Amino acid sequence: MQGMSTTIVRSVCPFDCPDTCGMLVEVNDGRAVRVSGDPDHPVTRGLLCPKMNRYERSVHSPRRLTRPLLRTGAKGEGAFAPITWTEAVERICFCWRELVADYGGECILPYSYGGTMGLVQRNSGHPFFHHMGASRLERTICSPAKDAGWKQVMGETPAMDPAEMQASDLIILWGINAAATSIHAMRDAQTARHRGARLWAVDTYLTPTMQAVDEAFIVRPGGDGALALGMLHCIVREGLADRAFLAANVSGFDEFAERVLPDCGPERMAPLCGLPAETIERMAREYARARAPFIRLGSGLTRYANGAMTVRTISCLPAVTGAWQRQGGGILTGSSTGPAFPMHKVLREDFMARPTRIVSMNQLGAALNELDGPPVMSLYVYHSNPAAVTPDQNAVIRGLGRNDLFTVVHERFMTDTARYADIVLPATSSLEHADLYRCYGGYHSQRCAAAIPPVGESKSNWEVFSLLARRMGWDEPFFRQSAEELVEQLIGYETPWRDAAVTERLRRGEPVFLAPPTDPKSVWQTPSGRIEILNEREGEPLPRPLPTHAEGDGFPLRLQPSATPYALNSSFYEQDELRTRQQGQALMMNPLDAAARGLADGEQVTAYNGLGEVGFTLKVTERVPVGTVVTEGVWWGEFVPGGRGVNALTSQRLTDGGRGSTLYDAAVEVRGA
Ligand SMILES: Nc1nc2c(c(=O)[nH]1)N[C@H]1C(S)=C(S)[C@@H](COP(=O)(O)OP(=O)(O)OC[C@H]3O[C@@H](n4cnc5c(=O)[nH]c(N)nc54)[C@H](O)[C@@H]3O)O[C@H]1N2
Ligand SMILES: Nc1nc2c(c(=O)[nH]1)N[C@H]1C(S)=C(S)[C@@H](COP(=O)(O)OP(=O)(O)OC[C@H]3O[C@@H](n4cnc5c(=O)[nH]c(N)nc54)[C@H](O)[C@@H]3O)O[C@H]1N2
Ligand SMILES: [Mo]
Repeated sequence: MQGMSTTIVRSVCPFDCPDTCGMLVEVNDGRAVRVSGDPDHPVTRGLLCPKMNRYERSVHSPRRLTRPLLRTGAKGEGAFAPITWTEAVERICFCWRELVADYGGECILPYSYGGTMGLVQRNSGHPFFHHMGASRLERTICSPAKDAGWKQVMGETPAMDPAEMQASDLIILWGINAAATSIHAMRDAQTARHRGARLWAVDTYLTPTMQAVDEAFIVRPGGDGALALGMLHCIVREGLADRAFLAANVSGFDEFAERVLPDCGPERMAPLCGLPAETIERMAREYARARAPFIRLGSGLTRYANGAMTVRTISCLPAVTGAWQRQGGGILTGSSTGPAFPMHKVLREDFMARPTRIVSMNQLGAALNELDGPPVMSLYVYHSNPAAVTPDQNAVIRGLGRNDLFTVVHERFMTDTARYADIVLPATSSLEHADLYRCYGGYHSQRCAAAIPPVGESKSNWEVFSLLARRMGWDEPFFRQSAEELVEQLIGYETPWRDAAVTERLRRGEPVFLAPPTDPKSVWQTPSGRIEILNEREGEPLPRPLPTHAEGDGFPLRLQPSATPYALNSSFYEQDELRTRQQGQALMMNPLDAAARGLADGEQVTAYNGLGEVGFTLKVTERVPVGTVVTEGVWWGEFVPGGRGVNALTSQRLTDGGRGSTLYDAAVEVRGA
């Protein structure tokens, strides 16, 4: 039987991870039966993470939503009845027309983020909501402070090639849990190490990454800026700055050395960063004396009141030592390959009749409960789970519970957010739709077609917006295109980032490398054309120590809500095996902190602060230092006692640059349950 033969289809991992893996999908009778890493993909090289190795279990999970649903019970209760797509689309458009007539378009708020990173599906809602005149969402939950801090020093300079790591003699994984969150960077770091490079990691507790390096440095949460300042002080004091490189490439070094560094001696910085002065001095010396030190900067240290300043300060290290000049030396924060494709063709800002109001996704709780101006009367959520991932979960859930809020959620699963919907729409998984992907931890890119037909009646993001636009009566031909046609437009448009041969390979579905048009390690794309340690366009012209929010909160334990290898933000909780491997919503605590509170390993405890209370199983372990508690994963309410995840303890406060979330800048106290 022809339908029973197995075919192998190339696909791409759609998730929000810097690795953007190439995958092979075995398809039998319209079902994905096995997923593996593409051995011919130049970065993946056959290696997939524990989550995607069993992707078929998510795609064909019995928990998949397969039909549109209409709420029949109270908000949040999870009682729904199936309806047809026609009825669902009619109800949504009817409701929106009435709301727009009564309150204006800005009473509608879209909410989306990282369920899929494909350039078409991810951005499908932009043209629709621009046309509608809806409020705009500021998509800043992840790490915009990292970009802001980098830009303050380096401007638009593109990222260095991650492959240069192999030429480095000292690799620093700084605020990145690569063993969990970017496993190919971890593999490459280990390869370099076997060739003789030393490997350091800097984190707030002993993560799997910290346990697999030559030297692990545990810092105070939010203390890395102070560490970098202490190192810079020592580098300058000991004559290890590269004066010739500074003179030719950098502006503002003298001002920095005169006005800031004298007050940043290692003794002063030690209590701020949590490392002894001798360690700061030794790190400074070894960093400056390394031939080509490579810093891979993660997102962990950016989610603080001082996140942008921290990144800005660390970005000064390779400038002061001149590490940029040598192959393998420099710093990689993240790559921005945006200009490689004409994104304006998908985003369609020109559909906006006038610039509409912007709402921070980090402050959804405030937007739903207490926004100035027209109230938010309708929320449309797609490829995001704000009831779980957004800070200040209690405020978000209070808002979602409003009876006068019309909420539509387009999802693959009955998430915490979908439970609060008036209408739930079933979404395709990435194996069921076409898209084009580009990576944010390097320069590769790949397109893929659907590997299997949609599961149940599910539809892709693009298809749903196309349907809604037609039902709204808009006649722009734009909304009548297919996702493939949009992919083709992105690929077909020439940019200096790829030549005709690369474009042709991209068109055929092969993984390719995009290349920045200028050398990222000698052409500084700042207004002055130099690396700008002094930047007078900023409120803070020079790097200096800044405090965190949590320091002033009055709770004794710093809370780190970190990533787990067995989930991706709130995704993958549908897979029973992965959930089991996480061993429940756990809180790690140092034995001394546990003893001081009379708490024992395995006990149920409650962590609390001014925002909420969350139940955890206590894990007493020396992997976390005194004064810090750690929890990994962003759990669905249905699997945890009390129904609240860690974000009931995180706040809506923003970072110093980029208006990012400050998810790691939190403090709590813990008591027995
Ligand atoms: N398995 C898995 N992979 C993922 C994700 C996931 O949830 N699970 N999430 C994906 C997403 S959306 C992203 S943005 C990336 C993020 O990946 P990473 O860049 O690795 O960022 P995080 O995991 O948020 O934090 C990295 C580390 O920073 C540490 N940290 C926290 N505060 C500080 C600090 O003040 N200083 C220092 N030095 N370290 C600190 C945390 O303990 C954590 O171990 O990973 C992606 N990949
Ligand atoms: N406490 C804590 N909170 C965090 C983090 C943390 O580490 N700790 N990480 C933060 C970070 S870095 C980020 S980036 C955010 C991420 O927050 P989100 O972007 O909300 O990411 P996910 O939790 O993965 O939820 C994505 C949802 O999209 C759905 N989905 C997948 N594909 C599609 C599709 O094609 N169409 C539609 N309509 N739906 C789809 C999935 O089923 C899933 O429920 O969370 C942040 N929140
Ligand atoms: Mo993220």
